[in-house]
Amino acid sequence: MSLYLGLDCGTQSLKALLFNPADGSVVAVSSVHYGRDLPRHGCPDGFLPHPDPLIRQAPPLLWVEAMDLALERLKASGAAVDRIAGVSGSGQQHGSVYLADGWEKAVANLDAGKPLAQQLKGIFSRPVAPIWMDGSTAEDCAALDAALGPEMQRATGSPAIARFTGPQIRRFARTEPAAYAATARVHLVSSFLCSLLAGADCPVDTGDGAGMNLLDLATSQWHAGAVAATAPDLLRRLPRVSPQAEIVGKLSPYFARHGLKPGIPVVTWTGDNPASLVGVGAARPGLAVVSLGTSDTFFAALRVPAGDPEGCGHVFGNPAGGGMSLICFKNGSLARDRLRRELGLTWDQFGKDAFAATPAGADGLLCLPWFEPEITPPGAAGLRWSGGPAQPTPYHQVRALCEGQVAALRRHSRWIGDFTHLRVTGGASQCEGLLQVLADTFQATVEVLSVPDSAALGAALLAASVAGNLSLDELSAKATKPASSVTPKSAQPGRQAAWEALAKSV
Ligand code: XUL
Repeated sequence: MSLYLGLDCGTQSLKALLFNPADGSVVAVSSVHYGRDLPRHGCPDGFLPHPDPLIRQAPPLLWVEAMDLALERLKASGAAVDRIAGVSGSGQQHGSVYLADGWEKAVANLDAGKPLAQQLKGIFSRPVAPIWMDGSTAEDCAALDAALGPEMQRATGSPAIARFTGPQIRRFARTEPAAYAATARVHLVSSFLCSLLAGADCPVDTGDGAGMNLLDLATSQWHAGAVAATAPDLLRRLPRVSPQAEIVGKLSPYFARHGLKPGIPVVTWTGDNPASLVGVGAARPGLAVVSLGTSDTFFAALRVPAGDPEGCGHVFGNPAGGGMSLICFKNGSLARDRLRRELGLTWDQFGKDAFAATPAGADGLLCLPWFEPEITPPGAAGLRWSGGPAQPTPYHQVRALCEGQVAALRRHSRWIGDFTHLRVTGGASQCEGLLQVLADTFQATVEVLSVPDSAALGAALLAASVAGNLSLDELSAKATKPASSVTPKSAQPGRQAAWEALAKSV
């Protein structure tokens, strides 16, 4: 019996999931939380605290150590890791890893007797690098927009976006030219970890590569104009692009340390959202996905590639072929957790009691949920309450925050289309109250899957399909069955209109 491994390097944790294609089951999962399990890196929420909310960076060595530990834990759980016949993975999108000359030699010659982090601490030309939450590149986005105009969105699927890798590389080359000059390769989180597994330089896929403002989606090649406008001599620093999931290498002998068979196929990694598209069974057009994670995202496989006319959303490659649309909100679980802590509530009180104790519509209380400077709409900032009872209870506030988050999802996903069914994934998909708000606001059936780790599952499905030569559609049908669903109860179109009017007024 062959098993397949999917890894997911998320914002706050790294997961390893073992999948059995024979019956579509998840055999084992291990997880490493950066804040709790690796506190020496100083990233309690996945990034180094910084007084400027636009600066959000992390040391890539954190993810290296997390991958080592997740694999160690998987083996320690007693899972049949020796049966793994292929591996793939996904990474939080847009984050970049800057590697100095000699890095390839270091990953090609790993010593299975020493931990990865100990051997790789010297390979970075930038030991701390931006993650997707960073918004410090306004100047670079303006310069890229001026250089390329509408061609940027037409060719790459998005206008210049602050968190995207191209603007981030531009800022680095501009502000730290010596460190940029010492950079031999710029990888994404996904292609970097894939390279560690293979012990060699691995390509970027079009799902994650499209989040760089550098990739021409029509040709799956780097866009010459965007590359030239981003940084000097950038092309030789970028990896190859893999137009579709493929075997990109053989597993490095290092991983025998964790019980894996050296030489098994390593399959192209992708971004966490493209992997989730596969992992919830939405890789073919028809279903939309709402991922309630650190970021909240809304995405769907596209029938016809078409960008967001308002320039907030994106078109990425779909790992199953074709394209996918995506809209991303920074104030997802971090905002829910922040309000929960401020109000002194448990997760049960937040997810259940608050919704049982208040009517849909929160007695008129509206919330703009922008604790952190928001991505969608760009520049929105600040938490704001409006209307409602003179003395709203904490439960009113919880409901109004969640309803505000869902109103934002509705408002900014219209360009993606209308759907009768939404599939919900991510940690907050356990919050029943939030699922009802989604069903009511979208007037759609909301389905929750039995496997919550959709990005790791999607990566495992891709590994099984490519390395095991199995049909992705058949694997997906077996592995991504909904466990429960919620149907709409009440429609409140007036409330959506009131929220949109409030959002527009600030
Ligand atoms: C998507 C995005 C986030 C990250 C983190 O564009 O920025 O969803 O992928 O998960």
